Amino acid sequence: MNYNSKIVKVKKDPGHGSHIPPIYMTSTFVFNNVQEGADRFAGTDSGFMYTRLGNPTVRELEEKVAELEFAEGCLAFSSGMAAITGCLMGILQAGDQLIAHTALYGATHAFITKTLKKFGVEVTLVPFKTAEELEPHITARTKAIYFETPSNPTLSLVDIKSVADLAKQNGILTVVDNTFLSPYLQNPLLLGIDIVVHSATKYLSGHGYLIGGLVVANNHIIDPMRKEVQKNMGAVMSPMDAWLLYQGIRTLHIRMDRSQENAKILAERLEKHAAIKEVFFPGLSSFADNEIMQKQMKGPGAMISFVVNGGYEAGVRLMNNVKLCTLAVSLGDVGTLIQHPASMTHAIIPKEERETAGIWDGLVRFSVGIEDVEDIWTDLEAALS
Ligand code: LCS
Repeated sequence: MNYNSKIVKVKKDPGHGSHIPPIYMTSTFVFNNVQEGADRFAGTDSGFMYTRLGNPTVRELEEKVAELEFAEGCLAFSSGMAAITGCLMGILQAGDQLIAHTALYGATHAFITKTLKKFGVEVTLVPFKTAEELEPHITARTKAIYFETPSNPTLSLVDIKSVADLAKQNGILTVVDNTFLSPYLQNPLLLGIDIVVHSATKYLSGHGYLIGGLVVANNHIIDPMRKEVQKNMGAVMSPMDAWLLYQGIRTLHIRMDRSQENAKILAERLEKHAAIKEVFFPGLSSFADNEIMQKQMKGPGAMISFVVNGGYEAGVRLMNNVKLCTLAVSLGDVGTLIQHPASMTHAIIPKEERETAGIWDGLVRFSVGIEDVEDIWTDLEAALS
């Protein structure tokens, strides 16, 4: 079956034949007798017990995402951060070394550099693009490598396959945050990565109506994580959110195609605009990592970052004057969102570290939506002038 058809397909409802799968909005499940309950807890009967331990609506969503990421399994969490923290708590222990990229979403950076360190994990932050830059930092205690590609908000890229190959040779687990592209535009598992994480709040849901997260991997990783992390830490996705997310995913390809087309047009026009100093968009031939993009991404995505001439003050004036675009954090919505990383999404990162990662005070981040591109451009141009 074609990938786009897999995105849209719904599973047949075994109950009443409803076209759209029902929502199992229940905290617990009834056992016919004590033996059945005992068998389910023992794992010899695969029936459901209690929604923190598994729920049919959530399971259906997990199966769909696993299919779209070419993985055997998936775990749904209550937020992207719950997925990321659960995943890292699941694979690391005190004494391990984690190598993470310097360019990360603010809360991920804070969790890795503060919380994980508190639990005795040694953290090494490295600004790598390829395995070569990473290799000197690998030690006998390196357990995992973590990165975003494209990164939030600089859109810098990492050569996924080169890092996956190096990690495999050294028995190290690799984790990629694939939020900025969604499974429609990039599939890290097919390039040798062990685990993919997503903030499902973004492109996968697409409509800005929920907070959710996903960990996607093969069963030797997913099964223990389901039994330990998801069940005992308990940050599970609610059945209602899983249902909304499932419905959001069914239009992923057409939303991504449209916002990506808009982004290509806008990035080119921004690059030529007299008021703009610099544009970061993987689809531009001037983009530093354009070559890596050609190797591993099916398209450049729909996130653009740029610096306005006049730096911070000029960026603030722009953001305060947009009318169609919305001044708000988050991304991947059908509507265009604009925000200021240094004071918002990445404010938690100390200024010096932020600037090392390329997150200057003048940087503006733009999540392009599916509106008419000329309307977005008219809005931007008016605010820029
Ligand atoms: N990973 C990436 C790449 C993100 O951009 C975010 C959130 C997360 C993980 C965490 O996901 P959440 O818990 O929010 O579902 N990024 C945000 C942003 O750039 N603006 O607001 C939130």
